[in-house]
Amino acid sequence: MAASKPIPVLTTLEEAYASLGSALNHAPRWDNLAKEFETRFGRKPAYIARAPGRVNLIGEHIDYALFGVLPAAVERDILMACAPRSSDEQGAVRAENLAGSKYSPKQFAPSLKDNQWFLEIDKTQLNWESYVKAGYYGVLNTFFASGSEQPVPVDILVTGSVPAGSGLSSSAAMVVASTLTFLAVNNKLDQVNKGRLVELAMENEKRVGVNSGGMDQAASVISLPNSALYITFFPTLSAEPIPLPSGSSPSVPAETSTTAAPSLVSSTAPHPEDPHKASVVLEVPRPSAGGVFVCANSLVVSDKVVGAKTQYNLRVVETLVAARVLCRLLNLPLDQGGSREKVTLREVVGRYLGVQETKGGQASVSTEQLYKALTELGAHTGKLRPATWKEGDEQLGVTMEEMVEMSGLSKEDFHETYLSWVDVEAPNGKFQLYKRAAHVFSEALRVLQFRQACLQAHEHPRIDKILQILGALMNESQQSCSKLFECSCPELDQLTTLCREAGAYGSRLTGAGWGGCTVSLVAESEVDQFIAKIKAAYPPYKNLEGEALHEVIFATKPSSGAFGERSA
Ligand code: NG1
Ligand code: MG
Repeated sequence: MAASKPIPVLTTLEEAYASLGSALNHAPRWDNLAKEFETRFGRKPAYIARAPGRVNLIGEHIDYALFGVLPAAVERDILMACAPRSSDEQGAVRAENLAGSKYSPKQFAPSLKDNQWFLEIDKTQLNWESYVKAGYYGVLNTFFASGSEQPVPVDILVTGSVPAGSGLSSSAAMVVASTLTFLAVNNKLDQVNKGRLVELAMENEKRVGVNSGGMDQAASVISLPNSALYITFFPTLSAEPIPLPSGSSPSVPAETSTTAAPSLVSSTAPHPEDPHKASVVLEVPRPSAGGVFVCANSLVVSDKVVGAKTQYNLRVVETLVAARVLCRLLNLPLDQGGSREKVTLREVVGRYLGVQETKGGQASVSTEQLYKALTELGAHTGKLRPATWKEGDEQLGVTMEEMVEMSGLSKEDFHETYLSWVDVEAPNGKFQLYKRAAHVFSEALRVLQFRQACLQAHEHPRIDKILQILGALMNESQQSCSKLFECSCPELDQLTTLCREAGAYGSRLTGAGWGGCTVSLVAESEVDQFIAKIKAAYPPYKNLEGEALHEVIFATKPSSGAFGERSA
């Protein structure tokens, strides 16, 4: 299996962007944003930051268990134009959004108390500026906490083409773009590398109230055109480009795929004809007949701020508790040194294999060992069912009391470790440790299999065979998300079924679920027919035409990660 080299995440952002020079393609959206900024704020923007949304090809709800995932950035993105403002109010922000009527203009200023910066974020409502504030938080507390230096006042204008609540991670794109904006405008880009930007954006996104893993932020920051990323989080953050078995499709023109390579762009510079394109394109083998990933939005909004948020956080708790209980059931090391450990399912793997792994250390578990451990641990998950469980019993859940007992912790310690940081409510009072762990181990295994099939695609004589393998893994993933992780919904189940009936090799939900988008693998020669069939079959699409239809169902073209540019 020919693994590609990891993408370096260690050079500073300033160096990373400078090395790409003017390899940029200014779209009219950029110009429009810059002009509009000038009209509204009376001067040109100093920077425009860009961060893309992403589609997750496989590996759902396993990033916070610290297993590897396989997303690709999409072309749809958030653009944030900004400039420092002369006013004496330190760090004050005026933020406006081009989609005016939906997102009204906001003004806010952070306050410093006891070396901690504070910004009011209302976690009970979905406010667009919350994501701008979230990005600001980490920058303030990383660089300005001592009070010796002051953040500059800023004007910001935002525009976005990632639909909100669609599972394409508009939220992470907003937070990454905002983090980049505040770094740039305060001249801090030279002090941060891509890995640190991912960490900052992850911490920042938690401010909005979702205890998410790092997939979206990593995909938004690190992605390269034309490939997916195999992102691993443990023992250290790392990203490996995975070539996709896609051919040259009329729907997915290869030569435009360098748009928005990571670079800092002056919004006031003339449009370069992109002479450096080749230098930023990742060389990807392109077999003649490949597959294309098509996103289709179920049009059910996945509301992570109110409804789905509690479900999401509950899953985080269930998977963490399952990891602790498994350690105990399998007599693996736990709580050594007397601390109450919030161990993750990925860490259980190392302990199961008897390998010493430390956070941030070198990877010491090989892919082969991972395969073996995931298979064996998957078989052990049955032990997480309640003691009274019998074959055919659908009531696999455990009560709070049972769960506390299984954890080996006192009630107080359990609450402190697993519940004090989050509001969760289990349906019928039952927590699903077995189902969640069974999903996570099997999904982590599917990610490895998917990666392997992609890496073998270019030397395989029959690309359709590879596409069948990938499709089957996607279908299994959907089944597992729906039945074990319970993060699908009737519309997503229906839409993925329709996509398979319309000829997709495989189809699954992408992102958190409970609504939002599906992703389907479709033969590239059949994309147009496929879209026509789904339009006819999925009731919410029936009256949509042209742009409106393209908004909800479209072939994706893996895009590159976040960037912005300082003007001269
Ligand atoms: P969405 O809801 O698509 O942004 C969320 C999490 C991810 C990951 C997926 C499920 C956030 C910001 N992101 O993605 O980290 O856990 O769900 O795989 O909440
Ligand atoms: Mg999100």
